[in-house]
Order: sequence, then C-alpha cells, then structure tokens
Amino acid sequence: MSELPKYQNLVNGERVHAKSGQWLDSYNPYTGKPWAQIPRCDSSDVNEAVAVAKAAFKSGPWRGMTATERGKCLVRLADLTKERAAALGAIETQDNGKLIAEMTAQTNYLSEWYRYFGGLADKIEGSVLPMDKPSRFTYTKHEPIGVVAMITAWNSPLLLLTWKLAAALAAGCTAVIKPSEHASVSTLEFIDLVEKAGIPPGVVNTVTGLGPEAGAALASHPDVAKVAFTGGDFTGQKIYEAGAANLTPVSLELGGKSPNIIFADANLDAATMGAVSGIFAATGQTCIAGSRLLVERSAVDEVTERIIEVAKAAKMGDPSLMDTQVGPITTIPQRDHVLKMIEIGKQDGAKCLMGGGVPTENEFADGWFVQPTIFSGVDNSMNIAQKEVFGPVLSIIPFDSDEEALAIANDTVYGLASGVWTSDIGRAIKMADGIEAGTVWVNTYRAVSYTAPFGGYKRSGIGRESGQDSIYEFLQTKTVWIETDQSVANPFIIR
Ligand code: TXE
Repeated sequence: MSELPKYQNLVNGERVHAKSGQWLDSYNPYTGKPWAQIPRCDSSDVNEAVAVAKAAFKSGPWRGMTATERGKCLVRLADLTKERAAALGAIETQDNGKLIAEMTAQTNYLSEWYRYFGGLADKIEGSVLPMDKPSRFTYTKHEPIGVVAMITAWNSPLLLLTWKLAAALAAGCTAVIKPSEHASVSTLEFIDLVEKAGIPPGVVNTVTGLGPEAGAALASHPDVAKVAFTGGDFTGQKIYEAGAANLTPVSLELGGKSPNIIFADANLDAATMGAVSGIFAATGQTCIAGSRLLVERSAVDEVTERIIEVAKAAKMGDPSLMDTQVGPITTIPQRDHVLKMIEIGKQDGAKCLMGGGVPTENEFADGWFVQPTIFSGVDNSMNIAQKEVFGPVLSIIPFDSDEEALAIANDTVYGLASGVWTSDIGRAIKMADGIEAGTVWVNTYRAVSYTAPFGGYKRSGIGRESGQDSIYEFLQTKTVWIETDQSVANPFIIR
C-alpha cells in the first residue's frame, strides 16, 4: 500500500511532528479506509505549544499591535479563507463523511466570522466611570485573557474552530488548537492561512492527538487562561473539572435533544422540510439536531406521512457528490452508538416506522451508514427521547396543548436549540418565552450567523459564541483608579 499523506502541526510558525514520532490514521467514513495521518501528540508537545503561545502573548509582536492592526489581519484572513473554501470543504468531507454541499456551505461562510470580528476588534471600549468620589478619575479597559485552548469536535471542524478563533484573535489572545482526532486535517491545512494573513508566528498553534492524551494535557495546563470547547456533555464535564483545578474559565458548547414543535396551524410544507433539515441533514450529526419532533395531535398523521415521503426519497451515498443527501456516520464507535440507541428505542416500545438499521445494498458496504430512522409512539421519558443519539434518528411525540408542548420540550437535561412552527405570532412568542434553550427558531430551523449569539442552557453548555458579546469570553476587565487630590488620606479607613 502506498504511504498515506502525513500532515504536521504548526508550532511557532514551523511544521512539526509529534515528539514521540507517533501517528494516527484519519479515516474516510465513506470508504472505511485511512486516507491521511496526523501526529499523535502528548503532554510534551502540549507543553511546548502552550509555552510558545504564552511567549507570543506576553512579549511577541502580536501584543504590540493595535486593535486596528489585529482587525486588518483578520480581514485578510477572511479573504484567504474564502479563496480556500472549496478545498477546505472537500477535505472535511473526506475526513468526516459529511456532505460536500454542507461542508462547502460551511467553509464558504467562515470568512464572515473573520470579517465581523476583524471589524469588531477596535470597537471594544472601556468606560470612564461616574464616581461618587469626585477626586477620583476611574476608568475600565478590556484586556485579552491570554492563551486560549480551543478543543473542537469532528462534525464541523472549521466552523466550530472559527467561532472561537475569530473572537479570540480579535480580543488579542493567542491560541493552541486541539482538533478532533477523527477530523484534524482541515484545521492543519487552514492554519497556513493564519500567517499569510500577517498574524505573527506563535500566535496560533496546533496539537493533534487523542482526547485523553493531548486534549486532557491542554485542558489542565496551568498556563492556559481559558478553555473553549465543543463536544459531548460528558467530555465537557471533564474539561470543566480540569479547568476547575487551575480556576481556569471554560466555555462549553455541548450537545442537545432539541424539540422541534409543529402546531396544526403551521405551514405544513415548510414545517415538514424544517423537520427533515433538523434531523436528516448532516445525518443527524449536529449539536442542534431537532431529534424530538413534537406534533399537535390533530396533525401528527399528516406530518408523519409527509416526513416519511421526503426521507424515503433522500439520496444516500457518496458524500463527495453534490446531489447526495444522506452520507455516512463519521466514526465506527459513533455508528455503533446510533445503532444501539435504535435497538433501545425498539425495546422501550417505540414504533419504528422506517429505517432502523444499516442499509443492505452493496454500494453502502464499505461506508459507515445508518438508515434514516423514524420512531412514532415515543413517550418523552424513553431513552431515545432523553439521550443524545447524534445520528439520523427522529422521535415523533404527539401533544394536545401549548402547555403540554412546553412541558415536553423542557423535560430534558439539555437546552441548546428548539423550533416552533405556527402561523399564530402570539403563540410563537409565548413558546419562545417558555422554552429553556439558548436558541428558538420560529418557522425555520438550523439557522446560524456570525451576528447571533449561540450556546446552551442547562447541560448544553456554558457561554456564548458568535455575536458581539462573545468577544468578552476572551477579555477581562481592568479598573484603573487615579487619585487627583494630593492630600494624604487616613490609612485606616476605606477609601
Ligand atoms: O466527542 P468528544 P466524541 C456528542 C455526541 C457524540 C458524543 C461523543 O453525542 O456521540 O459527543 O463524541 C476531545 N480532555 N457530540 O467522542 O469526546 C476530543 O479529542 C480534553 C456533540 O467525538 O466530546 C475532541 O477534540 N479533551 C458535539 C473533542 O474533545 C478531550 C459534537 C470532542 O470530543 C477529552 C461532537 C478529555 N478528557 C460530539 N476527551 C456538539 N456539541 O456538536 C476527548 N477530548
């Protein structure tokens, strides 16, 4: 067999192997075969990358740049990212098996985050405070927090990274990135653009490898000033615990069990497509999957029939073809988890209306496919309604009133996203007020933007990404007091 292409990390502007000399295979989920290799880093690689990022933060040219200069770098990075978007999207499809149409839509959109946060960089203002003690001149300023560890997941590697990196660089931080071991290559390719944009060596560094090795060493490193993470909630909990040992702040973008709620008065054509896009797009491998479809009882049969019709017609196959609509699952453990959850759903008494296993046709034999699966007769207490499946598995749950819909929607440990389909604006607002989730979409689903804060309630996370305020995740506030009265104060009384 010919040698697989090897991708190296970037540390201090140089391409480096793992110190141990070890490699990990990166698999193509459609062929089931390895297609590239990435360095298997451990704590010694992490220590070096963090030391470099710390030096770049404390004394490098990045620290001396004005916010306007940093912003210009980000705008250049936006242009360069746009030029490379198609190639980066193709790499992601090869690495995580998600549709080329979806991955290139994502990589084409990345540049907007760099442009937006580039523009924001020099608009972060402190304030002069109105003081109750008139002789004091007191002001605040927002300073970059330091070295940010960015640990990302496999499902949308560059999008999840960009949500963190654009804001952190605009704030003036430096970064060490640990992408998922299942899909690191697009990050390693993208990183070349950072220096081309004029961002000095050492400001952005990468360490690839396994979560419990490279990831754990990074999350627990005492010189990391902030951890920004996307992944599952149990790994998020470990990262929170690792951060707690050093009192390092963390932001966590975790999973969900999002309710997509269809009322009988909704435009059912649009709602059907919204339900399909909520669960079968991205083969359900998205944190915002609308995996619980709550349908008003009078419309449940019609909506179910329509969804089955669309899902049955969805073209499964090679994710690198533009017209494919359902691709494989990214990893074997993830596929096995999805299949196990389907079996549990059947055992718990839910009715499997379509799908329910792996496709049997020869053309799917090599890839890690799971059939789009729909369960009806689901009670919200069942495992498939409570646990994140992260696959193409939809649970349809009927309801009889607004109050019942809200109660079911909120009866979960998660709170990332939700959808409401209705033609009644009053009802839409009432539902939006009542749902415990960081995002509520009304008559749409799976929309994101660089202007819109994104993040979770409850076990779906801590902190927000995107939108103006997200830059404060990477800043800390300093208050400066200047006494203008030269008289000597009594040292034994609070000033
Ligand atoms: O994610 P992990 P996995 C959910 C989904 C899926 C489950 C597990 O339900 O079934 O998570 O997926 C790194 N210290 N989501 O195992 O473990 C790891 O190397 C530090 C939801 O792929 O969360 C990778 O870079 N880092 C999600 C990153 O954490 C550690 C997207 C994410 O991996 C670590 C993906 C440790 N101890 C899965 N262990 C979403 N929110 O969209 C692992 N990592």
